[in-house]
Formats: sequence, structure tokens, C-alpha cells
Amino acid sequence: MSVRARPLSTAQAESFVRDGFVGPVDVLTPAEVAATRQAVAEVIARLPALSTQLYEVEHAYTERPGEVVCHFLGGWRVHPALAALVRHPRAVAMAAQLLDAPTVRFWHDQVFAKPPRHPGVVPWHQDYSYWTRTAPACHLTINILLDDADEASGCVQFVPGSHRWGLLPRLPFDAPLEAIRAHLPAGAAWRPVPVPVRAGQATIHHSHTLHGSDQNRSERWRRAAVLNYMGGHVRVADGSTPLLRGAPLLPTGALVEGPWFPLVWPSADG
Ligand SMILES: O=C(O)CCC(=O)C(=O)O
Repeated sequence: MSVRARPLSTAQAESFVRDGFVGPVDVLTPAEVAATRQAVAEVIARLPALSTQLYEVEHAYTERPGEVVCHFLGGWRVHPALAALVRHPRAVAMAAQLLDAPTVRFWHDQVFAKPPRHPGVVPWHQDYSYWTRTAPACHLTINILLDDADEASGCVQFVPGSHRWGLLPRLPFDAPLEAIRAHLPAGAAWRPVPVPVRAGQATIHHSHTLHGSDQNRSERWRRAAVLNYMGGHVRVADGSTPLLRGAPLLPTGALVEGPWFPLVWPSADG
């Protein structure tokens, strides 16, 4: 598939810089959505057996699946369809355009899955609060919806401009939705914007943009396959433990590199 090296319009790229997010943007075809949905369902069905091969399965979800959103990292290590997504031509071209870096590296993937009528929320957070073991901050997140998502089903919400608020504390995944509000900088304007997205479309956000999502009050699933990328120059800021479970130990100061963190841009299509 041939994809333009700069697939987003100037207005879309400007909205990412100004607001800290952009979307919805088109990423997957209907056939790719179906294949990714199937892959996610297969991994979820085998989560206990696969958990040691994944980077992480949300602990609170394992203990209380009826209350906490299903969330895991590292699906690309266990399912070929999720591995193929990592180098999706449109996704990597959009990451390169918005990171404005000559090379782009895959950091990790995630899945968030909310069954119909499920009370789990994703509390407001900034992704980089989970990623300080890598630096500098030059990361972004592509959140690809596998189902149509709207406010009723708990689509992702963003606070425009919050990527300029500095790094806020990291709160537990099973914290109340708005727990972060006790930690906002003085004068910060709390004006969340929900972004309804159709299956196959995505939102893309900066590593410091505050975002979260509410309960799924609908009768539909709300699943997202998430791709996290970083500039190819990002280094290990804390080499005391592997950056991700099972990944080789890299020393502090080394480039984050190797087969676990492949360069995806420039790509063969780029
Ligand atoms: O899909 C969600 O509800 C949360 C997404 C999220 O936190 C992310 O994409 O970084």
C-alpha cells in the first residue's frame, strides 16, 4: 500500500500542536478492523495463559473484571495480526509527521476493551507519567477504535492544551475518573472534549495530553487497539530494570533499540 509521507492535513497537524490531540483520523480499512477485532478477542479469551508473554495485564482488571476496564500491553508479542499493526503504513506515517522526527521507533502497544454496560473507566492521565524511564519525551499515542465509539460507550476525552501543563502525578488505573483534578496546576482550565470516533478511525495524542474515558453505558462493545511510538533518538533514562517485561536490559543512556523496539520510519512505503 502506498501512503503519503505526510498523511495529515496542515489543519490536523496544527490542531495536534495547539490542542495536544487530533481526531478522528482514518487509519484502518473495514477488513483490517475485522482482523484486529478478531485478534483482540482471541487474546482476551486466552489472557490468563498468555499473561506471562504480554508486557502487562492490568492487575486490578485481573482481580475485578466486572468493575475495571480490560487493559493489557504487548499483544504484538503474541498475535500476528497485532504485530502487523505496528508497521501499519498510515499509522507510522502519521506518527512521523506529528513527532517531526527523522526516525520513529515503536515503543509498545495496548488494548482497552469495555464490554457493553460495563462500569469501568480509564481515569484521566498523561501517558508520559508511565514512560519516564525513557527520555527525552518525544512520544505519541494512536488510539484506534475497533467499534464505533461515542459518549454513551465511553469514547476518549481530552483536555485541550493540557500537554503544556507539565508532568502530573501518575494515579492508579482503578482510581475514580476525575481523581487527577486534585493535582492540576493553578489556573488550569478543565474543559474536556469527548471525541466520538468510528470503527477504523483513531485519535492521536501527545504524551503529556490529559485524557481519559468514562463508563460504557451502551449495549455495544468499545474496544481500542493503541499504538505508542517515539522518536528514534529516545534513550533509556532508567536502566535498573528492563523497560518492558521480558525485554532485554538496556543500560541507562543507551538508545532504546533492538528487536523489541523496531524502527518503523522511514518505512518501505515511506
Ligand atoms: O481507550 C481508552 O479508553 C483509553 C485510552 C488511553 O488511555 C490511551 O490511548 O492512551
